[in-house]
Amino acid sequence: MSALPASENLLGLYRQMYTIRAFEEQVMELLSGGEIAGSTHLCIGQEAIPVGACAALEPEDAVVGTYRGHGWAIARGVPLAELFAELMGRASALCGGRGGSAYLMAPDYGFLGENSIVGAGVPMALGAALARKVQGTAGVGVVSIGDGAMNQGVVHESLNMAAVLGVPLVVVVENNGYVEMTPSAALTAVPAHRRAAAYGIESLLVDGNNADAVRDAVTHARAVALGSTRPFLVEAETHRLAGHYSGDLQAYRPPGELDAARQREPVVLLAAAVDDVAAVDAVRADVQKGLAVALATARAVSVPGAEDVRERLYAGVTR
Ligand SMILES: Cc1ncc(C[n+]2csc(CCOP(=O)(O)OP(=O)(O)O)c2C)c(N)n1
Ligand SMILES: [Mg+2]
Repeated sequence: MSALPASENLLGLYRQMYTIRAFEEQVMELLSGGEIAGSTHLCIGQEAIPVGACAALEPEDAVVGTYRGHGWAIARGVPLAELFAELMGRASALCGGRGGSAYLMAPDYGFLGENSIVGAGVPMALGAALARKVQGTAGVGVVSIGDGAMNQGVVHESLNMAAVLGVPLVVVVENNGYVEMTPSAALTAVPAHRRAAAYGIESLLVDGNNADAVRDAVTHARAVALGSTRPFLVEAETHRLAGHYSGDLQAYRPPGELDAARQREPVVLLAAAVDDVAAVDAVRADVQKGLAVALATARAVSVPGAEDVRERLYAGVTR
């Protein structure tokens, strides 16, 4: 737990959550204005999970996200200007514009990266955790996956392997109610936190719209993972307030569903918990100012030229 007084503590969490929200709202504008190409998966409505989880982590921990990973990158402290530049395909210091929204990585910030293969982050974080155990170095492997990813074979294989090998792996399942356009309940018979027992590991179910609760859960998970070198699973219940991807018209949603979910939306809930309108307004103004500076900085970053096309390639045939 943080030593800060409760209100200051919550205001710090609020700053990060509002930063993620404002960043992604700006990303939507950049998409419609053509400054970001391709489709993008937003975490609007799920901000409390990366913010709460990363508040429980240390710099030596290795985090792996999904294609819905902007929030995790921001919560790990990746600079907004670099993120904007990366998403805009510029020659950013992160991946030189090659990663974009769904494949960016920032290992200097303890963020091993995202990828679009559902469930694939689990063996990656397992590897990071196993490396720490074998090398006797500090830290845990942490992976964020969706509820749908729990039905992937590789997740089952990795959870079994992590339990058998006894590695400090923390799996955070973001149960956001949907697997692409299909309601989660139509695909999953047994929720993630109840499946943990089948691997002989502990788990917690937590309110994923409450950053403070997520922080407590992941603090506990990390301590158990480190103390017993056993994996731990945290299932965080939330709701995706945006489409599955940026072009998703969401015609599949039942009437009233979004309005109901917005009653429990995490950024507004946390502002209410802070209970200091002036302080919240000041944070929002400051975040918006920082965001504008970051975007201007990103726009000034050059676009990679054709002469760089062979750089940052890690696979291929050389003869
Ligand atoms: C191995 C694999 N199978 C299918 C897909 C297509 N796909 C992309 S996102 C997605 C849904 C994943 O849902 P969930 O794990 O709940 O994550 P969410 O998108 O809700 O964050 C699917 C099936 C994929 N990218 N990779
Ligand atoms: Mg989901």
